[in-house]
Amino acid sequence: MSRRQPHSRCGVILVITLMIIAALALVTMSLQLLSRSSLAASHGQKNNLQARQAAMSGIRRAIALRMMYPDDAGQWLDNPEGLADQPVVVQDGQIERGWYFTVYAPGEEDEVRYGIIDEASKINLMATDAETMLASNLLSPAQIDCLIDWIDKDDEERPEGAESQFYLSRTPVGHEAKNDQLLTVEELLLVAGFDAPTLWGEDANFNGTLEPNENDGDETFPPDNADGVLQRGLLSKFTVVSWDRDTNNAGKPRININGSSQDLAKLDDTDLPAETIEFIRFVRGRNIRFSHPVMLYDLEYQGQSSGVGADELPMVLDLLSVSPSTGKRPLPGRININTAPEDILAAIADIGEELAAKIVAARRTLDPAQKNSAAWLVGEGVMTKEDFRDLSGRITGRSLQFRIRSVGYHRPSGQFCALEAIVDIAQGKPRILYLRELTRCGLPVIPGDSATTVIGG
Ligand SMILES: [Ca+2]
Ligand SMILES: [Ca+2]
Ligand SMILES: [Ca+2]
Ligand SMILES: [Ca+2]
Repeated sequence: MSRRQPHSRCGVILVITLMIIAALALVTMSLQLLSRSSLAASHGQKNNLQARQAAMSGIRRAIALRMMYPDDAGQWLDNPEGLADQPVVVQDGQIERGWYFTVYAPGEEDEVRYGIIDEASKINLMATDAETMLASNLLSPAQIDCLIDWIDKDDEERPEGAESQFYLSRTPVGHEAKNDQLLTVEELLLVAGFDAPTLWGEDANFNGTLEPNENDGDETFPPDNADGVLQRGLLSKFTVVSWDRDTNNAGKPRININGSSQDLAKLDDTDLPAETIEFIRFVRGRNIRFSHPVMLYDLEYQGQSSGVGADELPMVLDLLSVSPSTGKRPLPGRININTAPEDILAAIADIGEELAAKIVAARRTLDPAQKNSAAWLVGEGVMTKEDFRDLSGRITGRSLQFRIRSVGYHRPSGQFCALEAIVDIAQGKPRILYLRELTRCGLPVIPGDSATTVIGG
């Protein structure tokens, strides 16, 4: 017994040692597995982060082009050289290998445009009355009633509207009517009479072109009517963020030409022709007031000429006003006649279909510098100065709020991230009002060296 005991003790020790080794091996293995999977996860996270950063580079580039070239819309409205398939540059000026961005928007005719989306090219739902909305033919009377009830403070339903009692009875979760302004157009999804297909339309990836999944009915996302035509949603027609400031392009209050001699003295500090300054003083000296600065165009009074022709009119409209201005009054919802599509222009009261078509045809022939003012409407003979004066409260020649969509991607892996930002530059410094990810909406077409490449599928 005494000789067998050490053997059995040895055996027990051996078994225990083997068990410890096995346990240690298991621990090591699981640790290795753990660190491998966390390595893979962190690699994936790093790529996601890089794709997001690449997309942000596009948003920053678009904002920078808008700020650097305010008078050259070609730089930021459709600029494939500056905004399509651009390598990402990191802080020290080095190129981030393999990473690119494209800033994209739906073009006017089934094509991608490489630039920003101007929110002043849309109808501002928060600055528009029911009559104007009805005239636009873009919303039904029921949708308009529901929208107005959603915003107004009372609990009385309009003829086809809905108030809190309707929303509270909704299942599974009821809610009250907002009784306040919309902060985003997407909030329409909470309002009776609006749904995702009406709001988003068929262009799921927002590139303005019809992809197979956008024309296969309900087979794949999004739902569509498979008619070979890309139906665009209300999102492309409406905004809630557009406003113009009551200042000139340099951000200074405009000079009131109906004001005091002190006001008129400020004219000497401008680049207006001496003849024009002289003329304004001459007319005001006879106690005559101007109804709008545009009336100076091609004007003669008692043998004197204003000296304002097509070349001078943009400056006149930029610098002058006919009422006192502190420069602080926000002017919401003015529509930019340089960028608004024909159906939006036609929806503006007193423009209508015929004039809208004329405006769109005329602006195709303009050079980019002209497209930062509305003055060409008169200078190019599209409308009379009297018509311009009557419309002036509803139109503008510049835009200060934008929607920017940008996709950052890696070649050849196909990793990508799409972002959308709403940017407001009305107060000088650009502010991103909101930022959201669009990656799950699908990839927009990316032009590369190797012809047109669609990555990620
Ligand atoms: Ca109401
Ligand atoms: Ca599309
Ligand atoms: Ca579909
Ligand atoms: Ca369709």
